[in-house]
Amino acid sequence: MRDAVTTLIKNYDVAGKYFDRNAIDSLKSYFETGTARVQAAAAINSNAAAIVKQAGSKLFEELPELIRPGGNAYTTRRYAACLRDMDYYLRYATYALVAANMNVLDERVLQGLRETYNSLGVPISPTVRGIQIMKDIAREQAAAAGITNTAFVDEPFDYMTRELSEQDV
Ligand SMILES: CCC1=C(C)/C(=C/C2=NC(=C\c3[nH]c(/C=C4\NC(=O)[C@H](C)[C@H]4CC)c(C)c3CCC(=O)O)/C(CCC(=O)O)=C2C)NC1=O
Repeated sequence: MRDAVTTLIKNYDVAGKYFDRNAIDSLKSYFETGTARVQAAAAINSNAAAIVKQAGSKLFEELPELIRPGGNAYTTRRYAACLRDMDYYLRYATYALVAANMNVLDERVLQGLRETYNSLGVPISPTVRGIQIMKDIAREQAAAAGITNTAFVDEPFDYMTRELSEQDV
């Protein structure tokens, strides 16, 4: 698992180089956004259960067939599994936000996920929609916590949806 700093160090060490201008710039930007990242994660953490619940309701409102007989989230067990997955995505998004690096998502969330979903018949595009709904709520929560530029909040959610949607070639 890596964060923005360890990734940079690794890359420069492999090349046997001192940090150059680019490295210093990206370190500066990492530390400048650090407080906002921690604040955003804290805002999401303290509302996590509500965010998942609200996003789930919105998702099932938009796509009611998911919870009807024949839908993948039909039955209380699968409904609960779906919300639990949403909670995983939200929690790991906060880790990636603080790390300013998406590596934790690759290692802990995305690896093998599409295969698992395909074998269980969990539909990908509604899952992607669920993650997008959580992104919008997370950004609102960050703004409500006083963070002015909330663009970085989108990153982990966009990363997960992009990786999940990617087609095998
Ligand atoms: C931390 C990393 C991690 C992830 C991401 C994860 C996902 C994950 N989701 C699963 C199941 C599932 N996931 C869903 C999710 C959904 N169904 C829908 O219709 C919706 C679109 C969607 C919710 C948004 C459902 C319903 C199941 C149960 C499927 C089944 O058992 O038939 C399973 C199969 C095993 C189980 O049921 O626990 C895994 C491994 N597990 C992990 O450890």
